[in-house]
Parts: sequence; C-alpha cells; structure tokens
Amino acid sequence: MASEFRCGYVSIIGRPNVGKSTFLNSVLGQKVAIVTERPQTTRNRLVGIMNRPDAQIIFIDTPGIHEPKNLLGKLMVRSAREVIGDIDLVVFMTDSGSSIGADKEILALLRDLEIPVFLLINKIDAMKKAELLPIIGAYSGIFPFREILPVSAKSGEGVDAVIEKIRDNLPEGPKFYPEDMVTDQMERFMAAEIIREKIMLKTSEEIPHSVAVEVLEWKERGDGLVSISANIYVEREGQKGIIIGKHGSLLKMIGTAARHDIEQLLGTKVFLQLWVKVRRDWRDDKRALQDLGYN
Ligand SMILES: Nc1nc2c(ncn2[C@@H]2O[C@H](COP(=O)(O)OP(=O)(O)OP(=O)(O)O)[C@@H](O)[C@H]2O)c(=O)[nH]1
Ligand SMILES: [Mg+2]
Repeated sequence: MASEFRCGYVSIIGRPNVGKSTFLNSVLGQKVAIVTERPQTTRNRLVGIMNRPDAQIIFIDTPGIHEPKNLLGKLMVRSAREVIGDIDLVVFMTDSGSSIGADKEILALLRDLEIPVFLLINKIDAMKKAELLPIIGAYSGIFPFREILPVSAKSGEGVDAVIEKIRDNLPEGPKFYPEDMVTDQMERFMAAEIIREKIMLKTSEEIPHSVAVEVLEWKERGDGLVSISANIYVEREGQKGIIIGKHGSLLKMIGTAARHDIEQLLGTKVFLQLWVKVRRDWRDDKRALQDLGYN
C-alpha cells in the first residue's frame, strides 16, 4: 500500500564542530553549507530541502550552541535557539561522550518540546566500536530521545537510516517548497560564504573568526561571465596584512579557491575581485553586524 506523503521541518542542533553542516550537505548530496575543521563556522540559519517521492524534509542547519564571547556569538546562539519553536523534529548531534555536560545544557532547552528528538552520534568513522556503547548508554540516561543513531556524516554511513526514521516521524501533508529548490539561500550569500570558508581554511588563530565577507557587486556580463566583487572585513590592521600575504599571495590563493567553487555553484565562469578592509571590532559592533547580515 502506498503511504501518505509527509512533509516537515527538522532542525539540526548541537555544539560547534560536531558535524551539523557536513550532515546537511551529505543528506542533500550538494554543498549548501560551508564546513571547516574550526568550531563556530556556521553563523546563520540555513535551509536545505530534501525531496523524495514520499516526502519533503526541510532541514535547518544552525550555528553551534556555545558560551558566546562577543555580540556575534550571542546572535549566533540566539538564532540557533529561536529555531526550536516551529519545527516538527529535532536532530540533536554530538560527536563523542566527552562533552556530555555541555550537551546536557543544550538539551535542557528541548525538555518541554512535544516533538521527537533524535540523537545522532556523529563521526563513528573516527571511533572504535567499543567507544560507542558507553556513549549511547550515557546519553539515553539524560534525555528521552525518540531514536539514538550512530552516523558518519563524512562517509555517509548510517545517513540513509536516519532519513528513513525522520521521514516516518514527520506529519502527513503536502510539500511546502517547489521540488527543484534545494536551499532558500541567495547565490550572493552563498558566494560570500564560500569566500569566508576559504579564508577560514587558510588562516589561523583568531583570524578565521574575525572575518566577514560582503558581496558588493554582481554583474552578469554578455559573454556568459559573472563578475563579482566582495569586501573581506577584518577587525584590525595587522589582520589585513596577514590575509593579503606577501605580495598578495594569500589573497590570491583565497580568490582562486573561492572562484573555483563559485563557478561550480553557478555553472558559469566567474571573475572575482576581493578587497580587504578593516572594520574595527565589528563582532561587537551592533551596526556593523546588521550591515553584514547578522541579526
Ligand atoms: N571524521 C569525521 N569528521 C567529520 C564528520 N562529520 C564532520 N566532520 C568534520 O568535523 C569538522 C566540523 O564539521 P562541520 O560540519 O563544520 O561542523 P558543524 O557542527 O556544522 O560546526 P559549526 O558550524 O561550527 O557549529 C569538519 O572538519 C568536518 O570535516 C564525520 O562523520 N567524521
Ligand atoms: Mg556548521
């Protein structure tokens, strides 16, 4: 018997760096969220839509919940917490038992929800089998999870099983989004994120987190080329020099890597111009945060 069509919102919640965005990309089979090895990579909520013959699952990737040290961090955590309201299911992600204390605090936010909460134990590819059981035991004692599922967002192991379980727990109903829509993000925003990802991957210490990117110009030229220019904001003069690099070498590497990914995203040739600007302490500046789309 054919089952009913199901549709619903699923938010992915957890500490920074557990693999939420990797999971979203893996589910969609397409990169909609940037991923780095650093905590606090995602700064905005992102929608990723999965279409199946029997369901539409609308995932919301969120910034990792952490103890914020600046206004940007506060806004990030707020945007992750706000998403908890209007959804049908929560995927709570963790990556090992070592941070159960921090996870407990986040789970407290989910206590009174009357929707299913799944625990995904991610990164099992980097775990020994014997490690898994105690983690499952510890977590099942602290929250009434509907399901506890081990996965590897990176290798894809276990991901299909998660999708089946999610689908079965969503309400019946028609799709909300057109079938060809994978994300609600604008191409401009995605291009800015790709540039930010390349900077995060190629810099260290405080720089990856001190950077914001704003697309200034986006022109489709007659010859099929898209011309894009963007500002890279840093917090201090010294950081500007580091990002530019000797004779502009680092900025050039960042630009080449970003252009490659933006070309893949758009399916056209891209001409990319990057400028580095200082916007002093923008992460604690309300006005600057607003200008940069963090609100
Ligand atoms: N070994 C392994 N690494 C993973 C897996 N999933 C994610 N990672 C790595 O974990 C790091 C963080 O991944 P993200 O997807 O950016 O994590 P996130 O939870 O979205 O992080 P924030 O956006 O900072 O909250 C990256 O280096 C990923 O490659 C996995 O299944 N196995
Ligand atoms: Mg993320």
